[in-house]
Amino acid sequence: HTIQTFLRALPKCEHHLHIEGSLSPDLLFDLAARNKIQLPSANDDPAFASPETLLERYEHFSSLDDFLHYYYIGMSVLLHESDFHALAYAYLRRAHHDGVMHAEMFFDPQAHTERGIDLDTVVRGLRAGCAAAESEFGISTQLIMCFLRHLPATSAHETLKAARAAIEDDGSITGIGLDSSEKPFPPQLFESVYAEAQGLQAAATAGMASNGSGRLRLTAHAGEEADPSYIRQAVDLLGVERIDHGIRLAEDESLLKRIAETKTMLTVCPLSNVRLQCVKSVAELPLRKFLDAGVRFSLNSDDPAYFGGYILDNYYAVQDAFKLSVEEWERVATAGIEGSWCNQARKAEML
Ligand code: ES4
Ligand code: ZN
Repeated sequence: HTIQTFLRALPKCEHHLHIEGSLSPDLLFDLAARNKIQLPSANDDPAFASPETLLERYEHFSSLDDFLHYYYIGMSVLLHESDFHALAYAYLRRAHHDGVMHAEMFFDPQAHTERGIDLDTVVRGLRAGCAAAESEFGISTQLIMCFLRHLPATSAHETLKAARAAIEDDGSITGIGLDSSEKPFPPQLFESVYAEAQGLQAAATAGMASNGSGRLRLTAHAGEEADPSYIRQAVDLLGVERIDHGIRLAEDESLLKRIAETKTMLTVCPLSNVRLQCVKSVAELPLRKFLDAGVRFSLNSDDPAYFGGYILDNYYAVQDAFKLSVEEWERVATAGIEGSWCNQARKAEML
């Protein structure tokens, strides 16, 4: 198994990980009991009979929306700063074990503020978990705040306003993203939100996780279930420098060329795409086409507790399907480091 040893040792960066999607059924049931959160009864949904039946249900998602139903119920057990701290720390310990050197973590502030949890509680808890993992494992971390596209843009504007101090003063939020139900919520609905975000300065913090650019970084989920027009809109109307998923880019040759030329990185999540039935198998992903066209991509776990694997499992699945050469793997690793949102000094340590 020299290839597995090689893949574990490869300097990996994770760019597409929803921290709420790292909540395992065991921890979910644990926290529900401790925080006195009523989960759906087994009568309403037999999947909630036990952690085991819930995990089994996760093997049969029919779509992104089918998954999101469970994802939002799951995160309802997160109440306290200590819950967010524990979640971030546990994920980073696991990521470190998989050979991740730098992790950029998405979180969904509106999914918490909508149920009465303060943004500060969420951010302080996540940052504390990140700080503990940075000092214990030498991993570097950043937080990316995602807007829920099924909510109106006004709600995203309010969230951006509430996060202003975390972005501009203490630098605890590096970038913004756009997630949740993709269709029928095209990127253009959030043009004004991204325009406002572009005007924000990101605080220059002293730590390893400091943002390399001094600006708030921009990304968006696009082309996961929806057609390439969503990717085009994200680039042209939102001004993103990265596309999350982006697998349907392969259907638009002219856009594919542009994405390659501008070095816009796709954050691809192979096991997620299979579990959500975006593709029938990992082999069906257009990774060979991306490599040949010079489209940069990283490989990521998305929601590892729901999709049956962490980042290294995603690397193994790609190797099984595509048999990449050592040179190609090194190209993937280098693209991931260069496409990261940490500063140049940290990138140099990883290269
Ligand atoms: C997500 Cl896979 C995926 N797509 C869109 N939004 C999400 N939130 C969490 N996982
Ligand atoms: Zn995602």
